[in-house]
Amino acid sequence: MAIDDHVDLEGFMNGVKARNPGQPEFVQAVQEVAEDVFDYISDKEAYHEYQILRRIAEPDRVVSFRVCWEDDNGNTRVQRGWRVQNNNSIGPYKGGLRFHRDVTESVLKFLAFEQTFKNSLTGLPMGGAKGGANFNPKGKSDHEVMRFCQSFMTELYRHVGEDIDVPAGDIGVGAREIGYMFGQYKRITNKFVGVLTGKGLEFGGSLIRTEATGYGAIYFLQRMLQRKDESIEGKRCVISGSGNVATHAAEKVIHLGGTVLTLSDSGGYIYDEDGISPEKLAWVKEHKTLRRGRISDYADEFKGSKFYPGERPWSVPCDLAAPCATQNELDENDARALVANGCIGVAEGANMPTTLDGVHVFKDAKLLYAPGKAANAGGVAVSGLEMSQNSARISWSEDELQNLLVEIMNNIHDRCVEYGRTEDDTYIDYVKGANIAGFVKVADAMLAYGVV
Ligand code: NDP
Ligand code: 2IT
Repeated sequence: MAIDDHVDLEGFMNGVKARNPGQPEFVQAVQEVAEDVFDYISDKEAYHEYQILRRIAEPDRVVSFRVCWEDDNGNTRVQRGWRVQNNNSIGPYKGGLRFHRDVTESVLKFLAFEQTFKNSLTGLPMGGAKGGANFNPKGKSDHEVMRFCQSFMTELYRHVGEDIDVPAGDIGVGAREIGYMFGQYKRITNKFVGVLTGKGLEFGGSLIRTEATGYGAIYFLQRMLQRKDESIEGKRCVISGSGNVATHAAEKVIHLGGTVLTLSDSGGYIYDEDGISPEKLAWVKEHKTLRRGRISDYADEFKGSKFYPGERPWSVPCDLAAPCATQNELDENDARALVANGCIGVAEGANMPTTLDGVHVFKDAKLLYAPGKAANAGGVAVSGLEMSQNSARISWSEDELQNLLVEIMNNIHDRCVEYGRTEDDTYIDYVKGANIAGFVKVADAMLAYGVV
């Protein structure tokens, strides 16, 4: 029997809390995984002896750095940037960059931890990382964003590389920011390599990367429903967010014959009782990405819809829900409201959008509930395919990539079923399935390496 705080879940979590003071999001993410993994490893001594979970919950390294830039008025501005490299046991570090006012080390550590399990679930050789900065892109000019991205990469470049760590987008980081950062990396290193994913198609980007996270989440939802002889057709779906993931999740729900009733941003949500048509969705995409506008403008543009300031959409009666905005945007009461209103399936496009108490409500109600690390893995999976295309210096066709995305999402689903089946086979605990299936591959690689 090994020493240390693996003795029971409570002792382990007390250690995590003590070592990570003031980092509630990170502690929450570890707790959610530990609840399942502890049970699973109870009779597997090697995982204890080599302190595997304890080691996965301690990032390989956290790099933090100053990012100075000049705004359009000539003022010097100072931000903090980070890259959290959580674990590279099964492949180079991989994960997005987030630019948002509220980014902290805790948020990036939780995201890098989650990414480790998610990337393992894809079946592709990618370790887990996340990075970003407490930079608020709202209201900034293109030139300000460019200068910030260049300054950010001027430090980040020494920590990343096509075989070391490959960042991508996340909240506040899309095609524009990736372009600026790739340009700066190329300029500093004089190398044209796949150091970032989510690139423009002209310089090594992959088809369907933009759509992959949202589409993938809905493919996962569809697969869960199919197991129950249900489908998305004719179902009402409530979606939060109005960025990359939310709009592509909405697009796929509409393709599959469902009705999307809501979208949101940090200002509130819009409810369109007629359903958001493809034309209205095209307007949202353009409004949010090109004009960088607010979702509240939807209610002025489309009669019959209503904007609810400062509120989240979970009280709207629906059959399906897809939280696609940010962490902890759906709490215990929201989860209860969804269950009470007859919602049968939830697929998380965002990372950890449901609080731990909310997760327990979904599990107790035996909802079809897909956690983010499984349901939103389509984005990083296509990033992995972008890395392969870059290494081979080729580009695959849209059809090939669409088929691979569906296949990968179905495989993730089926692995969650394998590890998440209850003993009496009456319920699939997709949270447990994702946690254990994601853990096993990383853990076994770590065992092979010994104590490093
Ligand atoms: P975007 O920046 O494109 O969109 C983010 C959306 O979420 C916006 O509508 C934004 O509203 C809203 N949002 C952000 N913060 C908050 C907040 N504190 N409260 C309410 N709404 C908020 O990001 P993505 O669509 O890429 O990311 C959304 C989620 O999906 C994140 O959790 C991300 O980690 C996750 N994800 C993204 C992947 C990707 O490939 N892009 C892959 C896997 C997961 P506002 O404009 O007001 O800020
Ligand atoms: O959370 C995520 O999986 C992402 N933001 C995408 C990461 C990636 O490397 O494509």
